[in-house]
Amino acid sequence: VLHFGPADAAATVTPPTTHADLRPAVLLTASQSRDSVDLSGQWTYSKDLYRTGLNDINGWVAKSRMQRYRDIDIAAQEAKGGVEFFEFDLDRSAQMNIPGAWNAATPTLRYYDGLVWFQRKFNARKEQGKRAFLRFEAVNYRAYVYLNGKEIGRHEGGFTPFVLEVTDALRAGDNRLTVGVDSTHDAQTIPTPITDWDLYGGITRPVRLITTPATFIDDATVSLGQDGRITGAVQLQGAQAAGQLVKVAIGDLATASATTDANGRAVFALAAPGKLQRWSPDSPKLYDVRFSTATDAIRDRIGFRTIAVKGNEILLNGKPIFLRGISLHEEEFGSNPARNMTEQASRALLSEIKHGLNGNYVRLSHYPHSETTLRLADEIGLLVWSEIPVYWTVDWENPAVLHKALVMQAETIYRDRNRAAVVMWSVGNETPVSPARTAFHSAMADNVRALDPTRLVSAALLVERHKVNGEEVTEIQDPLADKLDVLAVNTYAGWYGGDTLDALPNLKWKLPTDRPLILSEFGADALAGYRNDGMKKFTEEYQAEYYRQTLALAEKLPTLRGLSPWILKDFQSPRREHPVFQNGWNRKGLMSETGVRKQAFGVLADYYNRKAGTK
Ligand code: GCB
Repeated sequence: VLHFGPADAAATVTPPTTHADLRPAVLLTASQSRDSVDLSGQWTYSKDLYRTGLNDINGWVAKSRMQRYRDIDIAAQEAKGGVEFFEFDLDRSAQMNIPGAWNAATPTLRYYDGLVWFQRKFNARKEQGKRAFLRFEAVNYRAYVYLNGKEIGRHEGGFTPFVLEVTDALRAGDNRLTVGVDSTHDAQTIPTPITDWDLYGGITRPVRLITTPATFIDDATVSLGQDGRITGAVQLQGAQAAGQLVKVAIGDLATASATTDANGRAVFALAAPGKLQRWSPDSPKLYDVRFSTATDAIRDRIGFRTIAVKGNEILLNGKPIFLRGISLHEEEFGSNPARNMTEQASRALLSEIKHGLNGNYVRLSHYPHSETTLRLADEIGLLVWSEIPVYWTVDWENPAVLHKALVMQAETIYRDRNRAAVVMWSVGNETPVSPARTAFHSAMADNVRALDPTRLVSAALLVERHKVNGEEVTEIQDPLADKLDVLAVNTYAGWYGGDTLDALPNLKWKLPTDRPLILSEFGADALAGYRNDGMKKFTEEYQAEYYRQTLALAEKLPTLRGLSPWILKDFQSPRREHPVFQNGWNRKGLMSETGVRKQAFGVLADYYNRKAGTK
């Protein structure tokens, strides 16, 4: 959990000395298998544009009559009369469904960007010898959490989970949980306010109250190594964490056991059983894996596969693979979407990729998507590129911002490293080359390798075009390339820039031959239904032809091993204000916001069908 104040972020946060320092204090891995109370449902809320409810930030301005987190029955106080009065009452405020971004909840909040207070009351038991935690899957962007009037923690970063212990703050009976959610972004946040998507504020993913034994399994990992061995580690927390026997069972295929060391950690290794079925998009086999001690147990559904790069090939389970993918934002279908990713919404999007496009791969851009989506990728069989929003502009020279990026990256890796689907961690998207920026990304790449040496490292780079001996050449001129296992580039020739579409296949590209390449983005806007108007920009025909020509160019790139064009569906973006074609939507989707397929959808699906047949 990061502690910060808006103005003093640089002063209070220092870069870590080791990668281990980045481990969140409590993880509760596989918490979906634990006893818990789901706090989804109706929460009350109160806007606080001037931030008067946070007295530590507003100093003398904030008054107790405005402190939204007070544990007080205001109606009862008012009934008694007297001199005290209040300028909020969360008990009687309007309600909103949580989880979910506030932007779609009511029209007045569609473009609200600031602080909103949420309250949820719940009943709890206090169980002797047990511990209690609140686990938030995501709050965008900053969270200030109070239980029964007492601050229990804060978190920065809109897409990663955090866990706060509430064993002592919890009451038997009624409890009042108050969460201040600040969606404001600035030059020191990740991302900064300059993006191409809607920043969606709120408690966007589930919140659960989880109980564990006094000593509990905090983390457990298991994976298949290149050497054919299954290795893993289990981390206990609590007074009795040392010297415990830990058992691991992989379906009914194999078991292992180990004893925890003085730090509560146990590692285990076994030869992969002959009958082990490897996970792949074609056969997304998951095993029920159970980790247990004498007093605690957790379960997860885990797939086993290897991923590697050899020369310019990407090898899944030792065999070359071509990544037939698409990029995806976290935003459900519909004319008034938000970031409300139910299992149904996520399944609808991933099914279009898997079955509609015959894809085997998805770029989850530009931030860690919901745990629901990651689990579905495992289940449906889609390889995943994962990234954090180190995007376009970042305060590269600021060590506090680098620290935030490394924490976010660690939170993502600890969350998802048991997901077989995740094969690549990206350390950036389209960031202009400079020494400070390259040092920042390099630190991120080193961090990823230290925290997870089993997966590939990439980044979405920009290409440069310039003349060599009178001939125009497209090249990667970025020292960050040296840090990456897989080169990835975003290319928009034929949309941005002055190229005509028929020129695209003849563009000369010069690329390193020793590494695989992915086109991490390419795309063109089209308004669904705008047809038959010549080859004009924003028509479906233009977008379809753009795809044909860009795919023809792709075919000429000898090291190309995958594609994730931009993007599956039109998405909300406040940058896009053309009153005829856009109206607040980025129109590069292969489908409209309501799921109507544009012509280009078929162009890409045909291409992937051919690729799948010839792989
Ligand atoms: C990009 C960005 C993506 C934008 C896209 C566009 O390069 O990575 O976030 O939405 O271009 O539509 O311009």
